[in-house]
Amino acid sequence: MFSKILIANRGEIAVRIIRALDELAVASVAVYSDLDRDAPHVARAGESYLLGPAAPAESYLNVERILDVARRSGAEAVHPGYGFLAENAAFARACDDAGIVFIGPPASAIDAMGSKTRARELMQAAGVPIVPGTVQPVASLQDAKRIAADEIGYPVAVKAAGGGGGKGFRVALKPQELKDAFEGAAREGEKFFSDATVYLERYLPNPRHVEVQVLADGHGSTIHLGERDCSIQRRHQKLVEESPAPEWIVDEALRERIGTIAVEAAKAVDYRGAGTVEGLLDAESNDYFFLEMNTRVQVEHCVTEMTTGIDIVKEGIRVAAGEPLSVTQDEVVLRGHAIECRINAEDASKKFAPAPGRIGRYVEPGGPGVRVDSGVRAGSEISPMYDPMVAKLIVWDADREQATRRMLRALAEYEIEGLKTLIPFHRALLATEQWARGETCRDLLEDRDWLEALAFENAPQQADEAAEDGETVEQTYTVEVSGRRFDVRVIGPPGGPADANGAAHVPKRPARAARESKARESGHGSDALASPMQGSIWKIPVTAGQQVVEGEVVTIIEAMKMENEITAHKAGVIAELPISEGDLVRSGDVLAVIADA
Ligand code: MV4
Repeated sequence: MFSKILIANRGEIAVRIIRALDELAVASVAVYSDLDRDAPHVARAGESYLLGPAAPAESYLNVERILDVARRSGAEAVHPGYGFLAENAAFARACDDAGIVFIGPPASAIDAMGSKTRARELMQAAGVPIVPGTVQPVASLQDAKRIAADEIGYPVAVKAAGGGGGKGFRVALKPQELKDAFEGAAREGEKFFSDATVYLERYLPNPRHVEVQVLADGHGSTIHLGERDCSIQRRHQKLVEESPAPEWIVDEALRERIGTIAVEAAKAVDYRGAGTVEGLLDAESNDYFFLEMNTRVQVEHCVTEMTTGIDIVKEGIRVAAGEPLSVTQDEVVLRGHAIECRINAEDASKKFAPAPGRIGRYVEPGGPGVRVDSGVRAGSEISPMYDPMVAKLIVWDADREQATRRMLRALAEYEIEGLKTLIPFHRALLATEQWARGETCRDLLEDRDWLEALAFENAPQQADEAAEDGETVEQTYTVEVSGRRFDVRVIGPPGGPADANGAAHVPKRPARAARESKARESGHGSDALASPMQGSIWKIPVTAGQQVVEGEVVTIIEAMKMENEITAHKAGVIAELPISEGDLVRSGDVLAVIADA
């Protein structure tokens, strides 16, 4: 076993890996950016090193600095977690070249699975069922039209070869839609992966996302730990995952079949460590198709840990150290049911808009069968620079129905003040009939009325801000009358009883007036369209001098992995447009000045 390992990541997964290292009696080395100086993963590690500025390219994606820290600290191996450098074959090779063990599969396996067309070709050759379609890139729209019409049929999915996780994925329901789908997928492939090549698949109308956890060692053993059902996702972001899939969806025979498919897929690329084979299940026909393989530990690995009792992170580290897996396939037994809810700093009622901010009071749930993997604590700042996921709430119970009740209980216990999170969304979703019936809930996740009903009351808004807006806030405080406690809810202007009662104060942000004063200083008053968030300008679909109507998209800001459309607050002419694509903007910065037409 190694004596010291560097964790090239942040947040909850860095803490998760440090916990595994503590239990293995391996020393841990954390790295951090300027923004993460006070982050829990930094405090939690044996030693910690600054990488550089907040921008990932200068910190968590900076290969040179990370390898330099590995050398300085004497770490023998690097654990990449997920995201950042986890599926970067060049990083895996750079580690090899530096004599540092990359905890993950060989770079060749990352490469093979990184190209979705290459992966499809390899899987087909290995006898693994793939979604019907092309295994070669489709060179032109003309070719795509011919192949879609003659070989695949409509509807057809167009996917970027460099893609994965839904990036660069478009659907053409009929031939007239193919041009837009083809060009859209190619454009997104170019933007995100510098690769505009696309391929085609038959579009399955309402499949389930069912994935299989695999583990492989260097001693000839490749096993699976059963499936996870991750069908509840929005814009390709998974929101809720469970293991096993509902029993009326995947029975023992199907589990055996998809488990074997996943093991064959892993063997075909000489896999090592922990990985996940993602697939689509047509619940009508029970057809299962390989979609892609994630060559790393996944966010949702925890639900499998709960039902198998196997520590997936530790197994990956053991394998990297040359040890055999600690379990054989026969010893893998699934027990009960586990559910994970991703606790993101997002507002579900506003199309899941990112909601960065500072956490005030923070109390995690506990009790039987509850696990919280988090990378935050009271006072933590959730920055738009990084992923909006602040924690994962995982529960286990004897069956799906009881696990659902336990999750609802734990969600009710979870207190996160000062920040809008998906907790209300999860409480509403897990209480629906659709969830109870094990449906994929795709309609519900796009249902505007249902989502808008989840709007936050004023609670997460800060008192000083509400005061300026002339709004009311909801505050709870406790009184004791004749020895009996009562919780009292007061809805009214801020200040008042909760303050007098000494309720927790949330660290204050600069008042909205101050933040927006910049917009006013520009001298344009209400003509100025101020940025509601910090992020980078992705697109500017308008030009100076152009006439716009109220609600027209003026710019798209990329923040927290989301594209946020910023629309004109009034009709008029774009008098000033002081932004360019790629610019970093802060909340309150002027995006455009719209003069009366
Ligand atoms: C598909 C599909 C239908 N047909 N591919 C790809 C990435 C993953 N996030 C979802 N992906 C899909 N790929 C073909 N050929 C439908 C989806 C899909 C989906 C699948 C299962 C459960 C929920 C889903 C939500 C959106 C898209």
